[in-house]
Amino acid sequence: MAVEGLEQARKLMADARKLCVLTGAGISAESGVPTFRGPEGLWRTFRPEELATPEAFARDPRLVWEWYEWRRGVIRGCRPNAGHEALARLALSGGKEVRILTQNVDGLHEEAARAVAGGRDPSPALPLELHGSIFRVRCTRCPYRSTHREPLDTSSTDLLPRCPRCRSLLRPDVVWFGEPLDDEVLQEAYDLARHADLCLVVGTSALVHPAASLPLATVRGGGAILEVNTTETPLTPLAAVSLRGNAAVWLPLLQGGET
Ligand code: BJW
Ligand code: ZN
Repeated sequence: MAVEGLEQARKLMADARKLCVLTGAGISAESGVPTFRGPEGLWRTFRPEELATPEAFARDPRLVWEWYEWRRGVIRGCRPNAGHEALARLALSGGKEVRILTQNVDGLHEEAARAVAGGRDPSPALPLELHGSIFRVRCTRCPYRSTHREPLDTSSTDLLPRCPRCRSLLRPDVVWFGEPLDDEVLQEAYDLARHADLCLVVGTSALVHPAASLPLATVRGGGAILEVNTTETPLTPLAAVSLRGNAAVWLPLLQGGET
């Protein structure tokens, strides 16, 4: 299937003037960042409702911070892979309008954008982060928000990070289950998806909404879906082409066809 699929996929890519790319945890798997679902996913070992909801944080902020601090440590040790780099190259090549929308909170698209851009402006390859960033914190009470990459001491509740303005607890600036996505971010994402003639969907189980609905907006707008994933997803039947396998292998092949 591979070669025929690749030819069709390259044609979709070549014909697209406006490309929206939706990525999920699978694109960072090759970098060593754990995914959520699947045999080795985080949700096999940890219960989302105990760790990734506002109720969980209200109940036991130390436990939630401890889990995030562990993940932050893992991610700090990870580098972007050939998949992130291929997307950054595509977005920076200027051949077409490309926008990356990511559900990932790991910052690896941004790191790839800066590395590929070298001294140039990385902004065309910077992603819209639908679910926030694990390296930002925000206040549980006031609008305070800040970048925070350094390790945190989560050994006791008294030591958890506090807001410099109002002294309330800070929390990871990510979107938990039951929380709305940032309004402006979601509007922009829908606009991009609706007007794209191709939505390239990479490494997402397409189970979590509203992110998983974005490719449907492309289809409703007359565009097509091109999927890259190691397994089938609910979007597979709707995809014009579905490339089965590792994003770190497929994306450089797709991007190579563009130059
Ligand atoms: C590879 C690969 C390789 C592996 N190469 N591929 C409609 C119906 C039912 C429920 C809902 C609905 N609409 C909303 C909901 C509720 C809920 C939801 O969607 N639940 C479903 C699970 C049923 N959604 C929400 O709660 C959202 N909020 C919301 O809707 O608010 C409404 C509201 C409005 C007004 C007031 C109040 C509320 C928020 C969702 C937030 C999700 N948060 C998380 C955690 C983020 C922070 C953190 O990281 O800790 O986001 S959960 C987790 O799932 C994370 C991810 O971004 C997200 C998606 O996961 P992803 O990226 O798809 O990863 P996996 O692991 O699932 O899949 C990896 C894929 O890669 C697999 O397919 C592999 O095959 C593949 N793969 N290696 C290529 N090498
Ligand atoms: Zn505050």
